[in-house]
Amino acid sequence: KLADAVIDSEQESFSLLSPFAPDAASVASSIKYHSEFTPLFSPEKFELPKAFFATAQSVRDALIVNWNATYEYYNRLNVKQAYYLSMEFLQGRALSNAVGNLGLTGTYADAMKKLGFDLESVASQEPDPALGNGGLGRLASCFLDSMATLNYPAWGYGLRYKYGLFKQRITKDGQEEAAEDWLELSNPWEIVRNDVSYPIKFYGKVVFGSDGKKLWIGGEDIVAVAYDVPIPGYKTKTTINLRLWSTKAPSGDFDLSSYNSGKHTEAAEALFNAEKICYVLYPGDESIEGKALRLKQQYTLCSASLQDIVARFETRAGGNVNWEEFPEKVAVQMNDTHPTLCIPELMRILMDLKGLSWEDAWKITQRTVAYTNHTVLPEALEKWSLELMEKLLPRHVEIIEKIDEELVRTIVSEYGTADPGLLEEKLKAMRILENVELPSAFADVIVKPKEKPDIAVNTIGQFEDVQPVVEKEQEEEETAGKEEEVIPEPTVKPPQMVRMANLAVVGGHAVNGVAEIHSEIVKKDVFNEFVKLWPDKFQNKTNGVTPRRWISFCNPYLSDIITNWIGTDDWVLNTEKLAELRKFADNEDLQSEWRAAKKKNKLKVVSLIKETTGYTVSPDAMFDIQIKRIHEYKRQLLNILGIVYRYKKMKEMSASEMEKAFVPRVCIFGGKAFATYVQAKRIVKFITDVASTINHDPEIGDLLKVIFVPDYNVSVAELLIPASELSQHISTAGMEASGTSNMKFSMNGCILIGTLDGANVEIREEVGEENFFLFGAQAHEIVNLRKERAEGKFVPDPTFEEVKKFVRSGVFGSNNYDELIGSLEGNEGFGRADYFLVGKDFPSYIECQEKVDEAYRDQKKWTRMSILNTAGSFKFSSDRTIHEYAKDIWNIKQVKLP
Ligand code: 4GP
Repeated sequence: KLADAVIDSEQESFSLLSPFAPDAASVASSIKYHSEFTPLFSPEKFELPKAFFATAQSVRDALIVNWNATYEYYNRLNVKQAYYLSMEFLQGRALSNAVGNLGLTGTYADAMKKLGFDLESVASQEPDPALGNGGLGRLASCFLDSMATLNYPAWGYGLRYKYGLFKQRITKDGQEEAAEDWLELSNPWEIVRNDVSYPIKFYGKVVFGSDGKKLWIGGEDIVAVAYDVPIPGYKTKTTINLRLWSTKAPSGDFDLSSYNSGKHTEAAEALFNAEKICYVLYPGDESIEGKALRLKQQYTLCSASLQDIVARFETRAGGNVNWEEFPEKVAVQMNDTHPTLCIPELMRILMDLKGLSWEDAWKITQRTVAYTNHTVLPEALEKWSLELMEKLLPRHVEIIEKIDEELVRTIVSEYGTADPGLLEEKLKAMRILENVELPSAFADVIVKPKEKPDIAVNTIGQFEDVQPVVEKEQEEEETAGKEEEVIPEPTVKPPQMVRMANLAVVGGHAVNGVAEIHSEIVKKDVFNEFVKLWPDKFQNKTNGVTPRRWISFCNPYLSDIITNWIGTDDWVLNTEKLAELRKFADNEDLQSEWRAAKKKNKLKVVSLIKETTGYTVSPDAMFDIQIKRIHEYKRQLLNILGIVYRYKKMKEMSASEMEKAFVPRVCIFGGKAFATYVQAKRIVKFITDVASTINHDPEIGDLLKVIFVPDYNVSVAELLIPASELSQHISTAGMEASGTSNMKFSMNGCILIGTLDGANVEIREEVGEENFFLFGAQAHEIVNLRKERAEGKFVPDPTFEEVKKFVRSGVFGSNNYDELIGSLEGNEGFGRADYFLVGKDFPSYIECQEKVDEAYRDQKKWTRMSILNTAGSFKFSSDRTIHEYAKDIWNIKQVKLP
């Protein structure tokens, strides 16, 4: 009956079964239907927030139809499916993207007009879900778009964080974090599957069951419930799934009698303990509780997803389960090391629950999982305390110990015992367990644990010294009863750790880096010993970004121009066609259209800046942008010190000299510093201090403005990238795995200034070296440069000394920035003396920036460079990357719905 319900004032019919008659009138009536019958607000007013939710719900109807059709088709064909497991998905707003992928932007825009709104304002009502921290999370979301667009049977699995990362506020003290309550008004895109839930266990102990199999019993039990987010492909019916897990206590865990006796908090304790697992992405992990929470998150993701994958495999097999076929139906990609527990969890399920032998389970696991490395920063290669893991996941530790033992066997058989020194070195580099005695079978090749505390790890990138475990009792015993008080040196026991990256390399059948230079570093450096054992495991998969979100939808002005000049909009699917722009690079008509589009995009950013910072900037100045997480290796400090240098020079000149010497610039920063990363927060504070001095200096005017856009997220990037003219990718060479914003900028006709690092290297190759501003030391030089720096052999350029002195003189406020500037000096007091080589690269950066000014003065030349960037960016579509993963790692085939 509902299917025929007549629901709007114009008496247009609306069918639930085909809610997507794509004309504006029926779309408008569907929106009105939802505002009435899927209400989230009171009926009286139809205002913007309500319009957004009703519009999103109407789009969701279409997505559900397509989602169901896709699911059913894959089920029927029982095709091999890939699963992308990631702690982060930085999805960005979904409305414009979904409408765009469905090819209904025009129809929706017209429908909105009928209802008295415009699509852009309605779309801007959507909260931007911050379920990611940076590149790794945004990459995962680009991949989902490409998987759906290319009709690959593939899903994403993640966690449904209630608060996401955090909302960043900029105050006079720098960055402040607040909870990001993105679910406050509900999420119109998700569909809760109350029938898809799995038990998850923590703590407890391992015993033998009556059938002789291992049983993990006792402990704490929670439940993971599936929330599905449909992911539509572009110009295809294929709609894949992002399944996010939310955690709750098993029903019955609310203690009514405690509650009634007034113990309200205790009564709800179990509920809170379960729910808090999915509160926040990367909760603070300095406390033991914080560490345990993070490990619980990782295990929840792995366990729930694998239970779900295994259940689907069994269902699709009908009554005919053959476990050997599992890797022929399932590929699991671990996005970085966070989902590495997939390896012991799949082993546990196969052995303890399905009764397979160790050998069979191991073969299946290895053929199923693969690992992508996203960083070579040693502190980001995750390690977990063995003690903590043993408590929380006792059965998994048994499995990991056995994997480690098998690895030791392989290493011993490969290298023999004739040279104990060599063997010790190999074991130290490759073992999964660190500072743990060798298994008894290898007692004769025992290697002493190292005596010094190590650098600990976490996923964010702060440095943190592990506190050594001091054997206090032993110390007390030894001193008891002695007359003279001799205080013995405490015995330092280095912490026993589980090295997740080593486990991922051992347990996976493929390991890949994310840009050519990074994959080489992974092979030559990070995992070199493993490469010697298993050279065929290692691959490169240069990252990519979706051209739908990152040009077509975020930059409609430029997209229309591209389509007109190429003569088709096919380039959105086949980015190779962008190369055709090359032949028009000098065409004056194209050039002036190109500049006009840039100007329109810049005007939008002028408004954004006014709204978010209060500053007025000129749209005629060059927009120079650095947006990414704030991290020392990304060297926002180099950028801001370059600005300080420019400012200092300006102050030494007359007005007319200044104008001759410098091109007007608006230097824009955006990015979040992880809440406990103190040095990164100092950098934010410094940038905003410099901004407030320069922006209020009447002698400078529009010649230089510095802007820190608060709360950088996907939506902000969608505005800034199309408006950018110069963008900065200036990491210390060898440290940025790839970068993906560099690809987005280049696609949008922005020229890059950068080091030979990450994907910059490949971008420069594609767009032409004359269209890229290169500076700085190269990756192979870094080790020596650091050594020279530490030994005091390197004398920084006078310009660098000059700038530091200027900062210390108090121009930017009373703060003397001791810790910040100190970290750049050969002075060990402030940490690792200029570890990121800001001082070393400073002069070549300044020189390069002078070339930028010179090039910008010639607008014809600049526009040509800009066009050639877009034209040369075709390789960096995530469609290309996904085809490569599908063929080289997952072995899945495209399946187009009839
Ligand atoms: C990032 C890398 O820093 C970046 O270079 C790369 O483009 C991106 O992954 C995607 O591969 N790493 C992270 C992280 O986000 O948390 O390690």
